[in-house]
Amino acid sequence: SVRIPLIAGNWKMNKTVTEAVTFTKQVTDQLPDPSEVETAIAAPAILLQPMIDANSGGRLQVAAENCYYENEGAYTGETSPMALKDMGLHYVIIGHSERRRYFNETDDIINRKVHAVYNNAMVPILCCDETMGRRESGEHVHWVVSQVTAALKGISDDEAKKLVIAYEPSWAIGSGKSASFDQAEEGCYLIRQTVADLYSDEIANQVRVLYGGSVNPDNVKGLMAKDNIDGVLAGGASLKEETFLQLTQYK
Ligand code: G2H
Repeated sequence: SVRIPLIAGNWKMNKTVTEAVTFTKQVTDQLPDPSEVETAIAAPAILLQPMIDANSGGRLQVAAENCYYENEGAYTGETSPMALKDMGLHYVIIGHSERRRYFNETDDIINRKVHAVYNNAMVPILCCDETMGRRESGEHVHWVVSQVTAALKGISDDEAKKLVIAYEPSWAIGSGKSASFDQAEEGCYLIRQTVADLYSDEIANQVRVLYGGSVNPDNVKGLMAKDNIDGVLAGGASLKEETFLQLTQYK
């Protein structure tokens, strides 16, 4: 496939500046060539500039976990997408299930944020989640389709083809219980089909779909072997230098 794999970490609300700088210095020279395997760590906004400064090997894509949908103004405590772009960032995670659940992010807010990221010439890593209840009742298909459709409202073909979408079954997040390789592939396939329905097969073939939820060095290879899984979004396993490097060396 023409899609370059993306191994991404999501640190969530973990690490101090000191810890983030130590991590970055340790991994920066050991990461794969980005033309073969792209690597990214999404970190809290306060850690980003120190990480960029410590990324001497230049192979790590330092990414944001969230941003606001306006560039500037009276929005106390929010992070500007324009400021993220100015730092040199390429990726911003949008719509992680924890943002949806704990910070009441709706489909409409997520859609605005997706626009804001593209308007600042960056690329969203759009997350969509799925709960066990929905899976058991068979409702998960409709749920995943509706999240992707709502998030991409008004997004052009040119923007959509750059997109990264992460499929994260909530029952697999931080639980130590990863989805089976077939369940993960099924979810990622469903997302690609949704993009094909919304845009075209050609665009759907360019979009990278990641699996997220208890990814670790033991299961990464089996996940990456699947046709529709172009990468992973790893939480816990991205926090240690050694396990993150192992993820990036899945081949
Ligand atoms: C899902 C994932 C990272 P973990 O939230 O986005 O976390 O790998 O710890 O399940």
